[in-house]
Amino acid sequence: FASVRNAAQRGAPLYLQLKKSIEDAVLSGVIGPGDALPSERDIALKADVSRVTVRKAVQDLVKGGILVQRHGSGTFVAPRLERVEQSLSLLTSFTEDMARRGMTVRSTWLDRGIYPPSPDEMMVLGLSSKEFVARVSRLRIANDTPLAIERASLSATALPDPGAVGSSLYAALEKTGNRPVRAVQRISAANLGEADAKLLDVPAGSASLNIERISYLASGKVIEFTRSIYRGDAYDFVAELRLSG
Ligand code: 16G
Repeated sequence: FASVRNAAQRGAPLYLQLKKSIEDAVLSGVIGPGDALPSERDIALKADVSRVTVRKAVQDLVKGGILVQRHGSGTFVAPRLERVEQSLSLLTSFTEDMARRGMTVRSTWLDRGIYPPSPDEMMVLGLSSKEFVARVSRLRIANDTPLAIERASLSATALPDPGAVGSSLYAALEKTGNRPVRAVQRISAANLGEADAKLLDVPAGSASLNIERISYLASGKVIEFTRSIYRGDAYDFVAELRLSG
């Protein structure tokens, strides 16, 4: 990062000039995904600015998701995320999808329990206000990258003990003969709020895909109502289209 002093004399604050020159280095591939950034001291020396200026530029780039900071080991160019290509015509589970790609799956529980149903849940699951809903909410992680927040609601009759769901909801449903055979899925674009962005490890305001899945048993009964938030930078949904008639 050459001295940014000359550019600074032309107006923009030093830290913004430095930020731009680091950004340019990343975009042009001078430093690539996963590479370590030189030390704060080295950058300050080379760019002829104070360490406070370097810190400010780096903090901005970390906030923007271009750099990542790891405690104890330093600052790195954010690794490029492999996008996941997901078919829209198969009724598969997250665990199955990731296992098929050879990725390791992990989930963090956000909530699991039995609750009185919300109006939405009553309508979709066909529950009365006297019945109960089982909620299973998880942050879904593949190869250590958080990919989606999934909030599933089922009738408590179908899932009386949400605490007993292991790593796969569909595997748990399969055991009781309640695995869905058909689903309707709706996908819409959104931007992540603070809390969800934090869980998904991306800057607030990043693009997301909100997915609602309503799935059915062979009998035609609704078994699952799941609202998910998928990272917009991680997923491509693919469907095969045919000429009708
Ligand atoms: C998928 C489904 C979700 C289902 C989950 C079960 C989408 C958008 N969502 O992620 O509705 O509950 O799989 O996964 O595809 P599991 O069996 O691994 O818990």
